[in-house]
Amino acid sequence: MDRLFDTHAIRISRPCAPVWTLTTPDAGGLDAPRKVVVPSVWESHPALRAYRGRGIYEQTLRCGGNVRLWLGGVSFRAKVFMDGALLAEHYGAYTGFEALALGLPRGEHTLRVEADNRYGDDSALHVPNDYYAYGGINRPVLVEQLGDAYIVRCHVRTRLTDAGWTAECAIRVRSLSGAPMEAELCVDIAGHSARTAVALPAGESVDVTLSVPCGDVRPWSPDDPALYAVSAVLSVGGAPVDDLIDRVGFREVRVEGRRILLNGAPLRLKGFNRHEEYGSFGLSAPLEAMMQDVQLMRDLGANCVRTCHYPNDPRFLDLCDETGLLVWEESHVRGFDEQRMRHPLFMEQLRASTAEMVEQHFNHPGIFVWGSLNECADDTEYGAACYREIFGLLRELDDTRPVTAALLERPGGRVFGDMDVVSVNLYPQWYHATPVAESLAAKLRESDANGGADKPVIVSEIGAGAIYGYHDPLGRSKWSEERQCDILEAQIEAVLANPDVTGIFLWQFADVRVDESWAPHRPRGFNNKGVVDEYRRAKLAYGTVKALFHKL
Ligand code: ADA
Repeated sequence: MDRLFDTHAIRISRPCAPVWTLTTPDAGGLDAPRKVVVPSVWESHPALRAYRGRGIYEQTLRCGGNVRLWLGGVSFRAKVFMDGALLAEHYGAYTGFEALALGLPRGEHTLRVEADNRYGDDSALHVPNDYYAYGGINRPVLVEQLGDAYIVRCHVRTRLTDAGWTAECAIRVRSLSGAPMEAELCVDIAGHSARTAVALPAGESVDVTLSVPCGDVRPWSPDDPALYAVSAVLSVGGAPVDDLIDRVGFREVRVEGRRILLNGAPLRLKGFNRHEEYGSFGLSAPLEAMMQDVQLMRDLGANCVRTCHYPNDPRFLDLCDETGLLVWEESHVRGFDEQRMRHPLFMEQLRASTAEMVEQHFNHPGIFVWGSLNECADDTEYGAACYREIFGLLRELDDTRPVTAALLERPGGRVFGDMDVVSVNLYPQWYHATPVAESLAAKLRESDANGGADKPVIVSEIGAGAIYGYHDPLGRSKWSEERQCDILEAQIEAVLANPDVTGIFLWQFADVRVDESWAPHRPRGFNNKGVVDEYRRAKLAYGTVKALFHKL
């Protein structure tokens, strides 16, 4: 399953069988085919712990007719073949894509997916970085049976009017037929429905909007995360031919002065930055591990999580929706200077990551803000223009959520005025000795003087490192668990004492593996600023943060 609920009652959709044959042609003597389960990353196999190359996944499928494969994530280049014919190509580990095989004869077919995690000139976003660029089919794969037309997506905007809540549904239907068709579309949500006729030109996609008055539904909130199924059904000649079921929560997010309002109530954010990674499973954490993260963050007193620095597995987002954890989701890029931003493919690949994120995750009620461009060159004219373009794209794709970007601590930012929420990453007491309150005040002054006055402010990263199990109760030296407690305590207290700040995301929830080129600054080859280590063993800071988050 790629979601945590049934997504179809009419379309036949099943998870691809989990065992595949993997060949690793660039692994020298380790290239013999081996059986692996999917989703996974090949680094979870001990022989391939540091493998950078191609991974050829194969399995036999019994299918026929119009087959739609959905690949939730392949890290980080992908080519999909059916019986040797190329069906689809995709770049970027963190968003899904479809591969269509039309008019297949019924019987056995060979499905082959080539993944590739080598850095190279054609990769602008996946570069050696402060997290690891894994390889493999890292999210679930679905095999679906389609007829002559199918529902591509149904985006739901929930709005509160004088008559109660309304669900505005933007539905895309695609014809796979060589002839025009007359169809009907019906949407059901919370016991209310609406329908419309759809004329489908041969082989084309059509966008339809339907407004469904839903009246007095239970709104979604962190304290009462009420979810409703939205079901869209496509019929031809009175017979249902396809459907799509998603989940929505009724809620509105608005920015008003320094405040972010959820259904009119101001948010006070206390949360974590979380990389999608777990111990030896790397990027492909099992569902149980995702749920454990949600439970640990709740136990720590957090009400929000930031999906640094890329879109997350929809199953994790589903868990957030269900448990009321608010989400800052961002498209994929971390820490690029202007030179990297001038890579000829940078904007094209970032636009794709951004558009696919919004397209695929639009309905998650937990997502309250979209982000992008973490710590890039917002201090140069060229860099600032990239920020503005991505903010524009986010707003064009979704007019219901504010946009933001986590900015670097150095002065000279030019985009405070361009975002709805000002977000700043600060590392006082860790990378430099300035007192926390002072470094925050300096950044706020800079933001206020440059277009950010009267906007909500989030401290999107702040934190300190500790190596699990390293203790130094007397000297409290850097990397000891004791020192991490001292610094986090000073940081959290100072940030949450500032009335202009709407929230804090600690850097970070769990330790993560980094690219080898970062290892000289990162003991163990890990970014060790987690309050738990990569296996979720609690450091001393777990207790410190828990006490503060519950108190403040
Ligand atoms: C930055 C960056 C993070 C991480 C962090 C750190 O703020 O956004 O990805 O690298 O610094 O640990 O230094």
